[in-house]
Amino acid sequence: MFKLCLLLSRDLCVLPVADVLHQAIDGGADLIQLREKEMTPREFCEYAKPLIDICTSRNIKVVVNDSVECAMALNADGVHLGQADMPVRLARKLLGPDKLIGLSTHSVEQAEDAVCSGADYIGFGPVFPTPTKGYHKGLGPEQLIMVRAGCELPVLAIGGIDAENAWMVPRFSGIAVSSAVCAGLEPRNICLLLRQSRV
Ligand code: 3NM
Repeated sequence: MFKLCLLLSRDLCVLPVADVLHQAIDGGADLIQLREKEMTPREFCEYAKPLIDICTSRNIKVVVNDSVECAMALNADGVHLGQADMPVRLARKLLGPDKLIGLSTHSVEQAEDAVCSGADYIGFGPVFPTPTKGYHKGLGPEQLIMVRAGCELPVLAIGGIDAENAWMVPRFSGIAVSSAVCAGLEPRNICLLLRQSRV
């Protein structure tokens, strides 16, 4: 399904956020997640609208992190939910069958449970340690083999993935990346390298 998801977070970006978005799409990002933990819903809606417009005009799917309400109001392509967010089954009721719903999972068991939840794809991580979410330890890329065995959903490996280690993630999985792209001076080139690890 998706090969390279950019988790776009404004505070991590060195370049203006719209530039990062354009460059990431140029470099092959095929799913964008807007991830802002500190904004109020009001701030988020103002911030997100032009970014969603960019994705739509470039024919790239865009999901909103955590908030089903904002995803609906902004007519995003869907939502990405964490284990503590609204259950996928209820989000589906609100969003309908055509919107994308992703679910973060952090163990093989959670990945297996996701199959029945009605999610369209799962994130699985942290694969490597990452300061972005304060994980000091990664689960390891080999865990993805176990995930694949018990979960038929498309999977995006996440956590500490960069252009150097992306090759360690098994090819059946997509990758989801935040700081390695956002904090880079050349987001397009980084995305090109990350995409090369998925062929
Ligand atoms: N979720 P970076 S790891 C948002 O394991 C997020 O579910 C994770 O950022 C999970 O690419 C993570 O900078 C951080 O490590 C991803």
